[in-house]
Amino acid sequence: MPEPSLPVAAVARRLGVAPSTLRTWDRRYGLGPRGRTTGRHRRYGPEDVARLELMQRALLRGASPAEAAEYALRAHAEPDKLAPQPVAVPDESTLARGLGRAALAMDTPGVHRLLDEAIETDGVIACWDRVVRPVLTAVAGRWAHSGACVEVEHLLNECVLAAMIAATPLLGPARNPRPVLLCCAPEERHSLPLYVLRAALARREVGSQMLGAALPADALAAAVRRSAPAAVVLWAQLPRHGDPAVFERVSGTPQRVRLFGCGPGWATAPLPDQVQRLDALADAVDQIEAVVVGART
Ligand code: B12
Repeated sequence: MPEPSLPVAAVARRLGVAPSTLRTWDRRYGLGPRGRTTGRHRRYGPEDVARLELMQRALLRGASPAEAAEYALRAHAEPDKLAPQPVAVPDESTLARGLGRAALAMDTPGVHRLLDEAIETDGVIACWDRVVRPVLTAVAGRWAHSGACVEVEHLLNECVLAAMIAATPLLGPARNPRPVLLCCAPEERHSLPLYVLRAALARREVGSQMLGAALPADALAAAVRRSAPAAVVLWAQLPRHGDPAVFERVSGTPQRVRLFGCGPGWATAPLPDQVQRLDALADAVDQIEAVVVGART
């Protein structure tokens, strides 16, 4: 009985790549269907598909196409020899490359795996700065130029959000007696950086309360009255959401509260004197910790 075989379009769908990518891999790396002898249409047998899956797995781990192809060809020929160490240990930039590929392939488990690996290896701050941010920016760039990849951006957001929440330890007693309140400016929906900040603070046992996206100013003022926070951090991504007047709503409480404006949305209008701007995650974590607990020794 002849082996079952698949046309290029079906294999492309299965792997989440374009048919033209498969043709390129065939031409450049010899990863095409080996059994085809007659006819115009290529058909991939199970062995051919298995080699391509090895190639894709290596790509998702951050290997370059040439490295991944070499691995796929060798691992397929000598499975025992190569099984324990499939690809070179990825450095930061290859992790970012792998994340970009996994996101573009809409490979949710792959995205989660890479995010967890990056957090475990380098911590929350480095994962965000060196792995996630470059990929988010690249994906958003595609959207800005062609209107494409919105679904990829959303998938990546959700995975990053989940990874950051999972990386946020639940604190018993925090080191700071009064919490840090984290909130987006009214109408601002870009909340992701605040989840990263919360995870990084919690990993230093600094407790915070997350109010998330687009909280109306009245609700923010009520939260400040009820929680008596030591610090309030407001994120504005878009300049149209960065109205400094919102800070007036949270100052003038009986207890002294430190105010921080984070995100590019605050760059256009001058902030009130009592508000400190923070521009980078690592610095923000240090400064907030110093204010609510005391400087690290
Ligand atoms: C994720 C995302 C979304 C998600 C947000 C989900 C969420 N829960 O956060 C969703 C899908 C909701 C969204 C919606 C929109 N988005 Co949007 N989005 C993004 C994206 C890809 C990442 C945002 C982000 O997290 N930025 C933080 C990091 C990744 O950005 P960065 O520049 O590297 O960070 C710098 C600083 O902010 C700082 N920093 C980074 N992290 C931290 C952390 C701390 C604590 C500190 C202090 C500093 C700091 O360091 C960096 C160097 O300066 C950006 C593209 C981008 N690169 O920013 C677009 C982007 C911000 N979005 C954009 C737009 C236009 C929109 C929408 C208007 C689209 C629409 N038509 O609906 C809406 C607006 C919604 C709203 N009302 O707010 C534009 C804004 C253009 C502009 N300047 O006006 C961008 C830039 C995309 C683009 N290239 O055009 N978006």
